[in-house]
Amino acid sequence: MLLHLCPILVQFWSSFACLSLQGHTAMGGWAWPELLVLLGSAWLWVGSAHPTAPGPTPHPGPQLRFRLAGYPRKHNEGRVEVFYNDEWGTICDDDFTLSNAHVLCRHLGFVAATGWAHSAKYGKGVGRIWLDNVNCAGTEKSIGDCKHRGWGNSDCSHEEDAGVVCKDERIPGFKDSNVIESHVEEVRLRPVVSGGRRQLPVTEGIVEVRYKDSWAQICDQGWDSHNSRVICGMMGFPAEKKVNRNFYRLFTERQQLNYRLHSVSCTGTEVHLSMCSFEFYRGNSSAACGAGMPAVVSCHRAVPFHTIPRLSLLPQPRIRLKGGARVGEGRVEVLKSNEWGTVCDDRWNLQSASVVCRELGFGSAKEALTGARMGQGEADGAEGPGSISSWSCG
Ligand SMILES: [Ca+2]
Ligand SMILES: [Ca+2]
Repeated sequence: MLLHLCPILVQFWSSFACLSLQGHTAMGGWAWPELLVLLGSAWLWVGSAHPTAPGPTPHPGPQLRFRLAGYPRKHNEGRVEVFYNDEWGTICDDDFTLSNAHVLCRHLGFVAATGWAHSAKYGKGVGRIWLDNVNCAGTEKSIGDCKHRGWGNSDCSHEEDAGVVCKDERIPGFKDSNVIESHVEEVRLRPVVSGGRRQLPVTEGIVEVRYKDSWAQICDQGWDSHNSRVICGMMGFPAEKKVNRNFYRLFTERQQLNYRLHSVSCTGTEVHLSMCSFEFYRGNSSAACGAGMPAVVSCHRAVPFHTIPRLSLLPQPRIRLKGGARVGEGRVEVLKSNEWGTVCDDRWNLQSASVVCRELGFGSAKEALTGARMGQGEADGAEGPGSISSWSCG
């Protein structure tokens, strides 16, 4: 679960229109208690979808906010998350169209969409699936105005979370009140072992996340090996190992620290720290790590012998990557009955790819490629193009 405690910057509209019943019918059948709550609440309109100043009758509606999430992605693409009824949720890919993506990209401050993605391409969200079977004409001002099954009514799982790819051009004057300062994207291991000839690649160090123009630490209270495993995977290493925490405690006691995250909890299968659950320090609370210290991680550069599955120790490898341009990239092939075969990419995702990446001595997977981008396998069989698992390992 990914917790975002983002600063809520709310744009108040100085003027607002009376609620029209017709408007709310279009929002998908509101119950009277909800209407009363809405009427009683301040009219906040956040993350304006309107490129221009509000007219005399701004669109009535609940507090909706939007953000792009997931990994890996560029800033103008991602899983769409919508904040409705005080909860962040996702949108199901059923019947999704480019017109839907246009409306969502405008909510996010981009002029239009160039594409969209299905099947949780940017990773699975958590919590509610707010919208399903969304069907926009493309000109709607709010996604709530498009046809859909009703807020919170879906027959989907998070494996069907929709994503959008927006044109990298901002709506002029768009105030990005949806900037999620709380996203963790860049992570590094800062080595502290002294010595002129520092070992490369860095396999051990203080875990730091980029925050504004510098780097900040993570409070390690509650930190466990699952978290370390995810960090190692991100750094391109297959496994984690124990660190001498006392050494680092002595070292970090003499350092000025700026904690940014705490309560990190990964299951170990995530391909990026941003997919784990964690919390942010709010305000200026950089010294608030209690009895903890900065999280330190140490990684194995190769798969540790005792963890290698016995099958992999056979003289012949059982799994390989073929057809990739670089080491660690390619179509997945598995050996069975003396024959190499491919793996169907149904439900293939970064988590599945990571399992094999680690088995091959890499870190977690960087990109799960679908659509037989690495070429079709020879033993393809009946599945046809687009059905072969390919990926790139970190
Ligand atoms: Ca679906
Ligand atoms: Ca559906």
